[in-house]
Amino acid sequence: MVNLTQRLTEFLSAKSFGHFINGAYTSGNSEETIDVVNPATEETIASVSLGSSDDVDQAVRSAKTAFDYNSPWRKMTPDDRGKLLFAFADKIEEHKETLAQLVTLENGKLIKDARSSDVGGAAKTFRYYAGWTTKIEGETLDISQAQKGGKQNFAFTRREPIGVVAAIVPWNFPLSIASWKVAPALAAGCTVVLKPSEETPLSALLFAELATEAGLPPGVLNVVTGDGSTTGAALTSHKGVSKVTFTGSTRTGKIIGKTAMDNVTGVSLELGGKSPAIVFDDALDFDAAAKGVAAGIFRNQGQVCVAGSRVYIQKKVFDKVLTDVSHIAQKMKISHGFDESADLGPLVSKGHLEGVCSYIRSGLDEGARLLSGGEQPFDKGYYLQPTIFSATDNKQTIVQEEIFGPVLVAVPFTNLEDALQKANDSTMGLAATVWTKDISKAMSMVNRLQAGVVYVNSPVRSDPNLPLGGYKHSGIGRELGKTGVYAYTTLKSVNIVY
Ligand code: TXE
Repeated sequence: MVNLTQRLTEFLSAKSFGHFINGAYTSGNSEETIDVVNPATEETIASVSLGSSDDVDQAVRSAKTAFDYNSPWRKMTPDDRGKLLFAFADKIEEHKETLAQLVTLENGKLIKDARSSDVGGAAKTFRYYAGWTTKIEGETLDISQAQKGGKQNFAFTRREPIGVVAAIVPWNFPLSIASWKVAPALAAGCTVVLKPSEETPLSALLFAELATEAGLPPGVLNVVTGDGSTTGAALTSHKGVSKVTFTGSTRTGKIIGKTAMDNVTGVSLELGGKSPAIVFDDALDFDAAAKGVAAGIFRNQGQVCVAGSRVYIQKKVFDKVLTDVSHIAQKMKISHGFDESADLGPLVSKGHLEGVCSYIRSGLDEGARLLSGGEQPFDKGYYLQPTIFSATDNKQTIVQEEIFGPVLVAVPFTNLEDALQKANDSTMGLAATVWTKDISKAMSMVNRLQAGVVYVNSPVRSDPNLPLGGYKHSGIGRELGKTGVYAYTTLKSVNIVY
C-alpha cells in the first residue's frame, strides 16, 4: 500500500510494546495486551500492554523523581528548557513522515492530514511553548499591611510548575492533542505521564522515544498504554498526580472530574461539542460558505471536537446552500489514508463506526430527511459515506448529540434571534461558525453565542496562540495560548518584610 520509512519499519518490528517509563521501554506488569488495528484493512498492526495500577505507579514515581527539586530538570534554566523543546520540535519535523505514517496506520486518517494537523501541529505547538519557558512571570503587588519600626513590604507572586501532570488523550488527533498538553506542561517545568487512547497508542510511544533522543531527561515524559477503566482510572486517581488534563467524551470527563476532586487535584477538561455553523442569507460568498461548512464537518471524517456538525441556514438560501454542500459531499473520494488523492478515510474503529451508524438510524427513525450518503461503501475497513440530513426539529437526537463522524444535519432558521436560540439550544458549547458579510450581525452573534471559540467566515482552525475550550458540558479550562501554559503552574504569594 505504501513504503514505510525505515524508522517506522524498525519501530513496528517490535510487534508488541511495553510502556515508556524513565526514558526506556519497560515490559509492563500485566499479561494483558490490546491489539492496535489498522482501520483501513482491519488488520492488527501491533499490540501494546494494558497498563496496570503498578505500571501507572511506576510511571508516576518516575515523573515525581524527575520533578524533584534537585533534579536536572528542575535545575535547568528556562532558556535551556526552551532549547530542549525547540530540539524536540526539530526531531518531530525530522521524523515527520514516520510519525505521519504511524498515525495514519493506527487512526486511519488521511496522510496529508496526519502530516499537517498531527505532526506539523505538534511541532508548531512545541515551538510556540518553547518560547514561553522564558516568559512565565509573577507580579509585584502593593499591599496594605502596616509594619512596625519603619519596615516595609515587598510582596510578589511567583508561578511555579504544578508537579506531575497526568495527560489523558483521545484518538482523533493523537499527536497534536498530546502536544497541546505535554508542550505547555514541560514549558512550565512540570513532568508528565501521558496515557494515549487504546486505539492510537503507538504514535505516543514513538513520540516519547523522539523526546528522549532530543535530550529530554529520563522521567520527564512517560507513556503508559492501556484502556480507560483500568489504566486511565489508575492514573487519574494516583495521589502523586498534581494535575489531570483530559480531552475526550463528556461522559468520561465527568468521571475524571469527580476522581480528581477526591484527591483535590487540579483538572482541565476539553470535552466534546455539537458546534453550529450558521449561514445567513447575506453570506459574503456562498461558494466559500458551502466549502467551509463541508470542510467543517468532513475533515478528519468528522472526528473533530470543533466539527461544525449542525448547520443552520437562513430559509431564503436553505436549498441552495444545502445543495452545494451535498454536491461537495458526493464528489468526495473515499479511500485509505495513504491515497494522496483521497478526501475521506475510514473511521477509527469498528465500534465507533457502529456508534455513528446507529445515529444515522436514529435520524431516519425520528423523521429527518437523508439527503446524501448514509452507507458503508466497502466490505472491508471502517468507511462511511459523507452523510447529510435535513431536519426541522431542533430537539432531534442527531441535532443534539455529538455523533463524531461525517454526519451533518441542516436546520433552517428565519432570523438572527431564531438562529441564536437554535444554536444555543444545546448542552454543549465548544465552537461555532458564522457566515455573513454584515459585521454588526457577526458581532451580535459573536457576543451572544454560548461557545468557547467563534469563527466568522471560516471553519474553525486551531492555533497555538488561540485558547481552546468549551462552555457548558464542553469542558472546564482552556488549552493553548498563555492560559494553556499557566494551567500547569501554581501561584505562590510572597511577602518579604525588610
Ligand atoms: O472517548 P473517551 P472515546 C467523544 C466522541 C466520541 C466519544 C467516545 O463523541 O464518540 O467521545 O470516544 C480514556 N478514566 N470524543 O470512547 O472514553 C480513554 O482510554 C481515565 C470527543 O474514545 O472519553 C482515552 O484515552 N481515562 C473528543 C480517553 O479517555 C479514561 C475526542 C478518551 O476516551 C477513562 C474523543 C476513565 N474512567 C472522543 N475512560 C474531543 N473532545 O475531541 C476512558 N478514558
